[in-house]
Amino acid sequence: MANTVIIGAQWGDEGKGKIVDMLSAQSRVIVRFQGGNNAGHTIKVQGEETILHLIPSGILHENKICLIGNGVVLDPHVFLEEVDHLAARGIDVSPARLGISKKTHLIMPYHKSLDQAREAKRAGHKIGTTGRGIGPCYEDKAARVGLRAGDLTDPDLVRAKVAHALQEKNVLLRELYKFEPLDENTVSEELLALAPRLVPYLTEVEERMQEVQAEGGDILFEGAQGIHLDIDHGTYPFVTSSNTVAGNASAGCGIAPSALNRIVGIVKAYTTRVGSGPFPTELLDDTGSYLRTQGHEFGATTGRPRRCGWLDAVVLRESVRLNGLTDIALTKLDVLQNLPVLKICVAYEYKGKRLSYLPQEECSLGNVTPIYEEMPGFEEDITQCASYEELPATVRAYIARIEELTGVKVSLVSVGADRRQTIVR
Ligand code: 2SA
Ligand code: GDP
Ligand code: MG
Repeated sequence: MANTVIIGAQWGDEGKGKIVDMLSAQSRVIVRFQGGNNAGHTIKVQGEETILHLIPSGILHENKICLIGNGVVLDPHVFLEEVDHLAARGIDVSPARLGISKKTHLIMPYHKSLDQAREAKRAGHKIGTTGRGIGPCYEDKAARVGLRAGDLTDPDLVRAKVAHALQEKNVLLRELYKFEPLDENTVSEELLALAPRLVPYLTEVEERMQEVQAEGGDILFEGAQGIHLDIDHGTYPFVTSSNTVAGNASAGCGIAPSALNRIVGIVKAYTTRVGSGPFPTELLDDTGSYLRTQGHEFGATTGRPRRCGWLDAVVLRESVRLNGLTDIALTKLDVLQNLPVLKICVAYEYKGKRLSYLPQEECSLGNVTPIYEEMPGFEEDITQCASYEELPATVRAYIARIEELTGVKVSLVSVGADRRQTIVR
């Protein structure tokens, strides 16, 4: 039995939620290790869609333990809303099976205000954040002034930390951004009012995982966003504020790196990106619109239309290198139906040279020209294919080419949003 890390190998929204849900059946614990409610992970079971932002995507499976690690930034209101929403559907979200690390940082109202104020001020240079306060919360964590979930048991500490934070944030909000300052008492008391509901969820995530490890493991680590949104390795500054690479599954929940046995990269059969930043294979034409419509490519958190383009093998090779992918789960192949030609970017032209890797200077990715290989498309409906052999030869050739270009086996193929529309090879 192995512990498995799931990461998005592109710019997010590859279908991680669907694959985590599916693999949860064979796991004992599912843990989120980074990001916050900027994530939108969609699961579809027998036609019913669930979008999760904070709670791990294993929650729909009875009896599985779901944990939120120290590397996550947690908005208490969003967490409780999600709990209530799931509970109303009869799903067990009791602290017996859902836990939050005491070290998890809390997203505060001033984080959201600052996120939105900064984006507004950036005018033509927006990052395109989700506005959920993610970046400012991680800033406070690094600045060592953040509130952590464990603080909720100490009201005086909460009040002192909020007062300290607002001394600085209110000056920024009022003077620099012309935003409403926040009242210290209101912020503290609103948070403390949630404490009775949140405190029962506090747990020692490291110890819980250690116990499972001692019994043979089977932990599923659920990554959020995508590798090319990583704060260090992504297309900086158009990135999120956490490390999205598989290695952070260790630091983000407190387990040894040697416990990460299998690393599955989720790859969408084409590419999408939400927000600003370079995207070499972006299609601003009818094919891009076709992919957006067929693939329902709209943000699962903000509803924003996603930018769409061809598959980029250079981007994928970088993901293989950074994460040591042992497997690829290829999703949304069905969306490519009826395109006469499928293109895969195999290299870039950059400053007159052919590059088979990503250039590293800031924003240089915006100046590359993709070099494409073309493959025949397919007209067959593949959404009911239950085995690899049932897939048309053209589709199998596309998969085989991805394996050649990345050097990684495609061990899962997803041909529809529903849990059952998955082929295991
Ligand atoms: P942030 O809010 O600080 O993390 O934004 C920084 C960048 O990270 C991108 N980002 C995402 N990209 C893809 N999907 C995400 N989740 C949602 C989804 C997005 C949505 O599932 O569709 O609904 O808009 C996600 N979260 C953050 C973001 O676009 C910025 O480029
Ligand atoms: P995540 O953030 O990586 O979990 O992905 P999102 O949930 O944001 O976006 C993926 C979208 O694609 C969701 O609407 C899924 O229901 C859907 N989806 C996942 N796999 C497939 C698939 O194989 N085919 C189709 N058509 N849709 C899929
Ligand atoms: Mg998403």
